[in-house]
This record gives sequence, structure tokens and C-alpha cells, in this order.
Amino acid sequence: MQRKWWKESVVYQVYPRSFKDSNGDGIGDIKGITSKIDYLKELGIDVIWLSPVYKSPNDDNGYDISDYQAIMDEFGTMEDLEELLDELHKRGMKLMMDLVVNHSSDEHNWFVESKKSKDNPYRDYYIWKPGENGQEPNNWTSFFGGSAWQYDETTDEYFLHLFSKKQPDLNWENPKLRKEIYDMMTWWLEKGIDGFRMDVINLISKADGLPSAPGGKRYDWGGEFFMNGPRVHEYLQEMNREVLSKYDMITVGECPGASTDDAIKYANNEDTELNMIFTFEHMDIDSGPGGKWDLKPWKLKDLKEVMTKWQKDLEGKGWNSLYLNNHDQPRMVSRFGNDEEYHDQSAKMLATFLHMMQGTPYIYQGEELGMTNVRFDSVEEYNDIEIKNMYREKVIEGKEDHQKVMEAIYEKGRDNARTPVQWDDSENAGFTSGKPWLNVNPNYKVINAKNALENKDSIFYYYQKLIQLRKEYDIIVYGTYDLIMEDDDKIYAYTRTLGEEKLLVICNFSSETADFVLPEHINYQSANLLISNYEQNSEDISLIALKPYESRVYLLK
Ligand code: ISL
Ligand code: CA
Repeated sequence: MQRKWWKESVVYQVYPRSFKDSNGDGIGDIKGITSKIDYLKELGIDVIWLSPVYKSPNDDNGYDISDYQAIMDEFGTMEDLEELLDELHKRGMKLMMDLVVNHSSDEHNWFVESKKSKDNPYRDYYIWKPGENGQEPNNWTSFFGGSAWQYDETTDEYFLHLFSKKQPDLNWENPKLRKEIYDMMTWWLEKGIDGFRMDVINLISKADGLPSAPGGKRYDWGGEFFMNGPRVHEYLQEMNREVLSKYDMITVGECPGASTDDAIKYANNEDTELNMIFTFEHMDIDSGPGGKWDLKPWKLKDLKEVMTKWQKDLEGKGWNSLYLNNHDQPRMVSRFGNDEEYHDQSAKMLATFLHMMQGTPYIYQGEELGMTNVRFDSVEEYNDIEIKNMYREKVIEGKEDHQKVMEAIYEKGRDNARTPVQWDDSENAGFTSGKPWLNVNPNYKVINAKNALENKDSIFYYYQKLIQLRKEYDIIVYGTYDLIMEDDDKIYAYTRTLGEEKLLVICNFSSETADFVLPEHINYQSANLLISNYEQNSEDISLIALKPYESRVYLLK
């Protein structure tokens, strides 16, 4: 058992645009966050992961950065950020910044220079290629649809952008670019920040020659040529030597398409790269072969398989991050629980399910209130570039059925996570006194922080208790995981083991009652209930009739 503070911590993700507006312009800002630190302290949070607040033209809401060492005007000033950092540190909390260095904005000075001529000193900061027979250099599609290449007249070449065309990919092959990034990271760490969440960090190394994707489509998925590419570990080890190893900090890499074997390299125990990564495998269980918009009902069996694989494969070799939603994903209670009849019960069950696993838990803003997905009537009400591009491609250009595509947006659209945080039942949910940049979810009258803080049975206080338990019991952080009742299609149950002790975690994932049967191999003298989302009577744990979405955690000795 290798103790680390970042294993014992709970992280809370703030998406600043939607968190809290302090000046009535309808856009969340840094002062808004600072005004809510005590709320987060009360919840028990140790670390805040702050989605990008850097200068940006906001083509992708801050994930397109035009100056890594300046703050976006709408969010405030560098002084505001320093104040936030101070106020967090005063309360023993930490700040993890988002680091977006697979790409920059096309308005970053590096790119402005790079575009000018083939011999500009910044040319090789980006990935430029001549066309092939009047077409793009290869057939890769971007994450946001269409080609991953954009033609630029000035030099008659194309540049690579795996995301929007305003997010050109940086060329990590260039040692000068790498050094600039390390210096920038050091500058932030010297300012006193406590870590980095690294955006799509496993995409930074592209395969030699940038070969076309094998699929037959005009623009096709070329992931195998840029996910976990040939030099990615070399770069991260260099970054670790040059920067990360010099600080006591927390790092998590966002890694779509990483296997558990990849994860063991990125998040190895020797700390030569990162502390942990975000996997996407459990986020893919409700997608068909057509990708995220190809809706498919998820199965508990698949969730068990994926989670158990990550728990077991990383055991003793790496470290997991634990999350069920973030700013790119639907709300967990709508996706994996029941956001109507069993709203509170299922939100608490899912929290139990996740927080009792081995890894560092991440809470996405509003999750602690049970915030849900949203259904806007028209596509104009949405803001997200991914939604807008997809709608244009499928409905306007592709003539697909409007209603069918809207359903996909309701299930999977990123704006589900980005509606403003619901603070109270006043107009605009207390998020802003102006007009919010994205409409609030109409259910704010019921689901809001004010109500939660006034009700001792709220989801908020349930999270608070889960977090307290983590501080109290080493087994919650360090115990090894084992799945039980593997074939049950309603109950997800598992144990954690540390020395002589066991934790028994029982979760009913269905809106029906379900019988939990204790496996014979589990022996114990005493069973002590640590937390549950229903009132409990003392009961024999060998057979439990679970209520809908019921969850219980026992400490067995
Ligand atoms: O959101 C996704 C699926 O809807 C992912 O494909 C997502 O685009 C991918 O995981 C990368 O996400 C990160 O980088 C993007 C940014 O748009 C996301 O918000 C960010 O989390 C580009 O910087
Ligand atoms: Ca504001």
C-alpha cells in the first residue's frame, strides 16, 4: 500500500462558464467560484479541477487557448485567479488547472506566426502538409466531424486539427515547442497551483507519415494513428523529468482509447509519467458501432465487465480515476439511474457505487445535487460546437430525421452537463442576475443547492458522508476490489479487502426490488452498516431484499 495524498483526495470539477456568475453578464466567472468555496469545503472536497480559464476565442468554450498565461476577460483577471488560489489554500484545499496542449487556438500567437510562411520560426509548432492530388493530406475525420485538415491559402498547405478547425494540433515532435510548454507549466506551478488535468494528452504523438485510416469513408476515424502514439511515453517522461517530478502535485491525463495496459504505463507506481488517467471505456457502453450518437441501451453486465477490468488490471500497478460524468458527458443520474421516480435514491446509489471503488473520485459540478439532463425544444437553444456540427451534418446536409437526432442530443449532448448550476429557486436558479449564456434546466425549482442544504436527507449530505467515510477508513482508499454476484442483472455488488477487514458494497441498479445473497466464501464476525440510501432496520446480511436503487455499505470484521 503506497500512500499518496492524491489517492486519499476527492476532486470536484468546476466548469467555470456554468458555475456561478458574479457580475450579471450571464457567464460564470472566477469571482463566482471564489464565492462558493465554503460550499465546496462543506461538501468535503480536497481538490478543485478547474476547466480552462485561459484567454480564448471560445470556439470550444476555452478548450481553444490563445494565451496560456492570461485569463479570459469574461472570467476575470489574473488577480481573481490568485485570490481563488489563496482562498483555497487557506482552507487546505488545492487547485488543479486544465492543461490543453494537444492543440492551441488558431488565434494563439504561435499559430498566427506559423501561418505566415513556410520558413517562419514557428512553422514547425504545428503540423503542416501539402495536399494530395488536390485533396487533404489524409482521410482522418476530426472529433467534431468533417476532415481533420484545413487548407490555408497563404502557403498552399493544410494544417491538422483533430478537433475544430480553430484548434490546430501542436507539433510535439518539435523540441522547441515542448520546451515552451514545460516552461509555461513551470510558470503556473511557481504561482502555486497544485496540479494539472491534461486534455487528450494521449493524442500528442502522431504515427510517422500520418497514414490514412483504413475505413472506406471519405473522412474516417484514424484513432489508431494518433491515440497512444509511438512517442507519447517518451514525451510524458520528459515532461515528468523537466516539470512534474519537481513538485508535489496531482496529475490526471484524459486518455480516450487507452487500454488498461496503456494506463499502467501512463499511471505507473514509479511516477515516471502521470498519477492517473481518465478512461472512456465505461462511457462507451451505451454507444453502438456508429459512435456516441448511435444510441444503444447499456447493460449492467457491460458496466461490471469494464469497471472490474479497470479495477483488477491496475491493482498494485497503477491508480484509477473514478467518474460517471464530466463537462463532456450526460448527467449520471439520467444516464445510469432514474431521474424521475427514484431520482434521489438512484443518485445516491450511483455515488456509493463509484466512491467505494479503488481510485480517486471526481465529482462534476451539480452532481452532488442530482442535476439531470435537459431537453431544449430547438437546436438553436444549444451552444456546443459538437452538437451544432453534428446537427448540421446529419439533418441539414444529411437529411436525417430531425426528431431522431434531437433524441440523440437529449441522451448524449454535452450541453446536458453545461446548463448552469442550480443554486436556488429564484429566477435563473440563482446562477446569474442577467441572461444565462445557456438556459437553466427548468427543474431548478426543485433541484437546487438551497433545498439540498436545508434537507438532511439530501444527495448533498449523502456525498458529504461518503467523503467523510473516505477520510476515516483506509480500506475505502486502499482496499483491493473483487466483484461478487457476477451474473446478477440487477445488483452490482463487490468487496474491498485490506488486511483482515472487508468492505461489502451492494447496489441495486434497477427500479425493482432485488434479492442480495451473500456468497458463502465471505466470512465475518460482525457487520457494521456504514452508509445506506434508505432507512435501515437491523437485519441479517446473508439475504437482503433490496428496495429499488437501494445501496448499502458494510464493514465486515
Ligand atoms: O466529448 C467527447 C465525446 O462527446 C469526447 O470525444 C471529447 O471530445 C474528447 O474526450 C476530448 O475532450 C477534451 O478535449 C476536447 C474538448 O472539446 C473537451 O471538452 C475536452 O474534455 C478538445 O479540447
Ligand atoms: Ca460573469
